Amino acid sequence: MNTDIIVIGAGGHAKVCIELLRSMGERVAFCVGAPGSPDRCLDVPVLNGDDNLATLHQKGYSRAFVAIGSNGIRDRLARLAVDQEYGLVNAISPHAVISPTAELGTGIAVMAGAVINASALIGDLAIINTGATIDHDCRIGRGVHIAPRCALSGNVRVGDHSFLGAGCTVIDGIRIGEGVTVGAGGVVISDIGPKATAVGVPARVVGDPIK
Ligand code: JB2
Repeated sequence: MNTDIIVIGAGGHAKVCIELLRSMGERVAFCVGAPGSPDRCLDVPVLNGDDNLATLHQKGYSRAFVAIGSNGIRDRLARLAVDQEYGLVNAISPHAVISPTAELGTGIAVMAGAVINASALIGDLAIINTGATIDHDCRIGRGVHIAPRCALSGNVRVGDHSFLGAGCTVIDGIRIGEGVTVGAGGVVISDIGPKATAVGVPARVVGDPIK
């Protein structure tokens, strides 16, 4: 068995995650990108096409990290990797501050400067990006992306696959549904239903929620 990690994805997010994994003392053997990817991501060789996952598993690799910003693609590829019997690892910066009472899922990325406070729950495949703060008792769903410098007050819930753009602020107790997008800098002071896009200060839903 080879304990080196296979990173799925070979773009900007993969670069950040490779460095996170290395900061934890891990080694990254290969990236697996979509066909047509450049042949290296940082200094890591890139294999093109998801067929490579099966081949690498046969060669003894069994640990993977999905490093793709798109919530939908990240989740699809995580399911593919798990189906192929990979274990998903976490990529957590030593410069993040995480409460001992927080509960973390698998396949998550937590970047430098992030803070996750008491009793918060971070779902599988979530990204808590650079400098984002998640206060006590928040519930962050599967495959959510909380972008850099977001600030979530206590008891906020964010549904699966939602995206909070850079610098969003969410007041305490707010419920954000599944598949929601909040534009950068949005200030969320009321609940947002599923699949909505909300922007502005205060954040307001724009258009019809995607059916
Ligand atoms: O089906 C796929 C597939 N589709 C896209 N299979 C595999 N194995 N890989 C896939 N990809 C890979 O996603 C592409 O080959 C490419 O390497 C990567 C997308 O790279 P990009 O640089 O466009 O985005 P990213 O996901 O690395 O970063 C986004 O999200 C981050 C959180 C950007 O928005 C960043 O700015 C952001 N920081």
